[in-house]
Amino acid sequence: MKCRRMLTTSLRSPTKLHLLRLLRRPLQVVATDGVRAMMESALTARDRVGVQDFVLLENYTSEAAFIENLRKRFKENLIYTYIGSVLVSVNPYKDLEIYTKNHMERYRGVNFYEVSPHIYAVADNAYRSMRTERKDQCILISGESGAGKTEASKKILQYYAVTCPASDQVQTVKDRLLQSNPVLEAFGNAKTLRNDNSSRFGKYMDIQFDFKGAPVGGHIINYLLEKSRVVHQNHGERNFHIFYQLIEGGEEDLLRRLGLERNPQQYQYLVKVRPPLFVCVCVRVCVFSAVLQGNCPKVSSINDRSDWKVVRKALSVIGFNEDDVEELLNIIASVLHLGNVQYGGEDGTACITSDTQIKYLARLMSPLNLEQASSARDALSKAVYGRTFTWLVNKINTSLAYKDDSQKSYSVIGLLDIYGFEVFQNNSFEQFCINYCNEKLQQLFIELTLKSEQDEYEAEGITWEPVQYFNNKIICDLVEEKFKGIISILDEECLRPGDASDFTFLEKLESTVGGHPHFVTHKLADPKTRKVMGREEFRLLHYAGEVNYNVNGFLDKNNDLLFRNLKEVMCMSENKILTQCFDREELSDKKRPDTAATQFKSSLAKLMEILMSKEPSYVRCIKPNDSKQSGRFDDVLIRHQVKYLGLMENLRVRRAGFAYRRRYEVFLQRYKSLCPETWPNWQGRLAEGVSTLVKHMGYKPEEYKMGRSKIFIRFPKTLFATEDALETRKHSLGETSSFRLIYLI
Ligand code: AOV
Ligand code: MG
Repeated sequence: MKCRRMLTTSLRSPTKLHLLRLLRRPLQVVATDGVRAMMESALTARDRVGVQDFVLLENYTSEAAFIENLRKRFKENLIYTYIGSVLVSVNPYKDLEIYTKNHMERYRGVNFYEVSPHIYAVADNAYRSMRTERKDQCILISGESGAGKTEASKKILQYYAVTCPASDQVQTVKDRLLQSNPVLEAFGNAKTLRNDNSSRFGKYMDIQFDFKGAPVGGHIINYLLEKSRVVHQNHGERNFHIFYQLIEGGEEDLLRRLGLERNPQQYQYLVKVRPPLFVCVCVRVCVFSAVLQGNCPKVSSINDRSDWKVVRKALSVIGFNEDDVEELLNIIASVLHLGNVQYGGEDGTACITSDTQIKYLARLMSPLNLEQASSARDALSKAVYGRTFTWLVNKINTSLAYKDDSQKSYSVIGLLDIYGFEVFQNNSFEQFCINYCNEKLQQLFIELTLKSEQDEYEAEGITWEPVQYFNNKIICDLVEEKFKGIISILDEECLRPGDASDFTFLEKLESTVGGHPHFVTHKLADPKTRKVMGREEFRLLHYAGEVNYNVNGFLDKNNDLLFRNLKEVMCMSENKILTQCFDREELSDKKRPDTAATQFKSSLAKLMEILMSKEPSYVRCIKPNDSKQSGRFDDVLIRHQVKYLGLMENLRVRRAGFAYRRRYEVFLQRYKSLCPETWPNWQGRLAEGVSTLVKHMGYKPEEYKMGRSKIFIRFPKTLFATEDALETRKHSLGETSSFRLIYLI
């Protein structure tokens, strides 16, 4: 009676109704103070930590409620929350004790929704779908720069490495898969203003599993490395980690052989301020820009010396012998020396003023003819570094290749970790490509989630209520459309002989896409926008925000040309890696290679095809603040991300009238103890079992719908009531310790 009175006063119907009905039934709970305390604490806990799945929010259309739920959870270090099967993750900027082996075990093979949201749950779910449905999977991780994508992808890889079955041979593959990360990060990541370990290349990694579910191989595809960073970084940023690691960590002997000093200040490409440069941007505007290099060799969150050790070890795990390593480091050192080559000359012709560098270069690479201007030097550095990076990826791929020819068939889980959307004070060709890539991924997300929801409703025979989504296809088209997209126009200017320049490109953009709703230039802008735009910029209204791109350097970067004689010299190199990077055949090839942007566009189109052929899972990463601090939840920043990631729409689509859906067998398994007819086992058809159960629980017809294989529940409170009933029952039987309310944690 005591319990019944408590319920009457503290719970609203229909919760109350369901529980009261339940109490009248044979399986009724014993009313005790313990039960009451438990019920009350459950309610306050829900209040405190929010719901673990946004579909369970009463007020699911309210952005404020969404953010509030995120905030509550963030405060409790609960960084993961679902929207249905989509995982939303907020970067905690501190190490949480949630990635231990015990945690991994907890997620292994259990039902996705029975445990608290976690990146491991997503990993496990994809793995099980791959195993049971024999369908290739992919996990798409998105979010802006610094939101936690790379960390998430590493956690997934670690999960598979620890939980999947292994033999000796598999152990080697696991080790190599794991060790490929520090190597690629050393050569492909760098400190930016947004992220101390920012990925400067896109990465798609296939993990291949044999029929036993053991990881037996892998393959990596890399996308457009930001190689301009080799020769120039913005103030407060760094070059790629490997340069600092080598200088800080490299053994004395090694550095001597490479002719390097243990001082980053010595290297133009790392820290020094270059002489001021006048850049004439158009007839009337002349911009004086002192080209400040990064000037930021030490970063508090990075220990270059210990990272060096990790990378050296990783290289050997991947199968690099001492000679390979030496050749690789010769190249890295050469790039640093190359950067220190200075030009002089009084009559405007360039001549080299620093011959010690040339001596080293000749010894390390080959006899070089360096009578070129500094841009050619930089082009060479970029080409050498960029191609070495691709070579490195290929080398890793060889080491990860599936060796066993007897069983060719394997299943795949693909992991996509790209560079996130980014906006800086000055944005160039690289940001244009990176942000375009993010547009494409967002587009895929929209199409696939909408489609899969629609398909599910159709398959289940439930009427679908369409939801309006902001579709960013219009921006993708603006960038990539044939003939009239920005990339086409850029290519046209790159190929046009005569007076083509970055500024004729800008003019052509104005005349071709000037009327596009997502495109503005200084000339076309309203007075307010004009104030925040330079004359040499165009602005794109991306799904994730507005970005001004400075056209300076667009043509050069897109052409990505290297003087033929430099290529020839590289082909003559005695460095084995360089000879593989610079193929002689390339010299006789008369056809002009595709431009950088066009190559990128085609590689993204291929990527979309790969992803479309697989069953996707999504991780949506959110950055809580711009100062990389733990515990700081910046409302404005987060609201912005929630908006542009389309999370509210995602939630509306997911709810589309129903808060909750589960397969009949899963639902019955969980709740069967609440009804005498379904307990301990239901013998008949699953749908009938569920029907019997929910009728017994007092569900009204408008509260749920029966699909072909799933039950759809309209309101969260119906589910809460059922969960509460279950919790009450378990508690009364003394089983609470092994059980958890699903909306908690
Ligand atoms: P990103 O991959 O999304 O940015 P990262 O994964 O590199 O971002 O995360 C940035 C930093 O945030 C990491 O170096 C960690 O310090 C911290 N961090 C992220 N996730 C976690 C986590 N789960 N637990 C603890 N710390 C975390 V970019 O590559 O810049 O787009 O281009
Ligand atoms: Mg990253």
